[in-house]
Parts: sequence; C-alpha cells; structure tokens
Amino acid sequence: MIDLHYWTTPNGHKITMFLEETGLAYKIFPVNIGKGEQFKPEFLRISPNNRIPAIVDPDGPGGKPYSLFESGAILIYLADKTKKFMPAEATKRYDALQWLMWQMGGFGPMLGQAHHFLRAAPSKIEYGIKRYVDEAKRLYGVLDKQLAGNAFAAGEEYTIADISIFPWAARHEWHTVNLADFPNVKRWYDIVNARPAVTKGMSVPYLN
Ligand SMILES: N[C@@H](CCC(=O)N[C@@H](CS)C(=O)NCC(=O)O)C(=O)O
Repeated sequence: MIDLHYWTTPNGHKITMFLEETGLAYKIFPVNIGKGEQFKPEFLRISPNNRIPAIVDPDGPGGKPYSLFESGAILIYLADKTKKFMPAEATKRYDALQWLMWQMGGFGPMLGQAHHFLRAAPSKIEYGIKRYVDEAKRLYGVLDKQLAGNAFAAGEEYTIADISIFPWAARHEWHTVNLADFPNVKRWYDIVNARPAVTKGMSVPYLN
C-alpha cells in the first residue's frame, strides 16, 4: 500500500492516474495546500520543497520504506517498480524521459505561471498574462508537431510522458488555450481522456 500525499491538482493527478492504471494499492493523505498544510514539519520530512505530490512506499528498494517527492521522479520510480508505461528499449525509454522532462521543465511550470497571472494575481498584469499565455501556446505548438507524427507524446506507446502532460492539458480553459487550434493535441487528448483509469485518477477526492 503506497501512501500518496496529495491534493487535487495536475501534479497530484499524475500520480493518481498512474496508480489507477496499474492497480497498485494506495492510500490518500490529503495535504490542503490552500490552508498551508504543505509547511507542516511532518510533511516537510518527506517533501522538503513543500509541494505535493509525495509518496512513501513501504516496500521500496531492498524491501525498505522509501519516500520520494517531485512528480516526475515519482512517475519514473513507479514505472520502474511496475515495469509499466516506460518502454524497455533504450531509445524509446530516453524518448519517454525526454518528453517527461519537457513537461516537468516547461509545460507544467509555464502553464502554472499563466494560471497565476490569469486567475490568482491580486491585480491584472498584462505583461505577465501575455508572457505566459504566449509561452503556453508555443508549448502546445511544440506538442502538436510531435503528435502530428506520433500517436502519443514519446512515440506509439502510452507512457509516463503522456501521464505527466495530460492533467495540465486538462486545464486548457484555465490558460485560455483552445484545443481546436491544436488538432493533433486534441486527437491525443480525446484518446487519453477516454481511458477509464484517467477518469478515475482525475476524480480522486481528498480522502479515501
Ligand atoms: N515540480 C513539482 C511541482 C509540485 C507543485 O508545484 N505542487 C503544487 C501543487 S500542483 C504545490 O504543492 N504547491 C504548494 C506550494 O506552492 O506551497 C512536481 O512536479 O512535483
């Protein structure tokens, strides 16, 4: 039983999507980031950067408990543990890691900034809105080109790269991106969205 320290955000949903796909047993430990629970000392012990998600696997490497933060690292760990959603062949594995890193370094943080300036900033700062909405659109363009010749983000297989990208793309209305402007992303989005584990993972509540 994996402990998942979680809140219902895109980075949290990456992990629930993966766990639902694989059927690994897990228990939710809600961390209400709106109330500052991410700063509690007991959470900081497993997630020193005060961010969800984090996991504790009682059956980690060597059969010992192991805790991990950063959603990309958690996805790699769980893919290695289950041998799922990560291609075994070397170049395909690096392709999946490459698109996972693209999401972790760009598609998540830049869309997060767009959300901040569009929805959370105490005043409307046009410069910030334009900078991050433009960047969001550029990133959707990059993904659209990649998906023009590939069924999924890293090739023909559904991998942890897709799992990392989808929950951010699911907030396209928040960052004012119209999927109709990116037809290959739209095709991919509809296919991923139709997976039962995606529906389940995206709707995991705070408590179970
Ligand atoms: N790079 C981190 C980012 C995690 C992250 O930004 N988590 C947000 C919710 S999506 C959070 O916990 N925010 C709390 C805070 O900023 O204090 C990851 O992918 O795990």
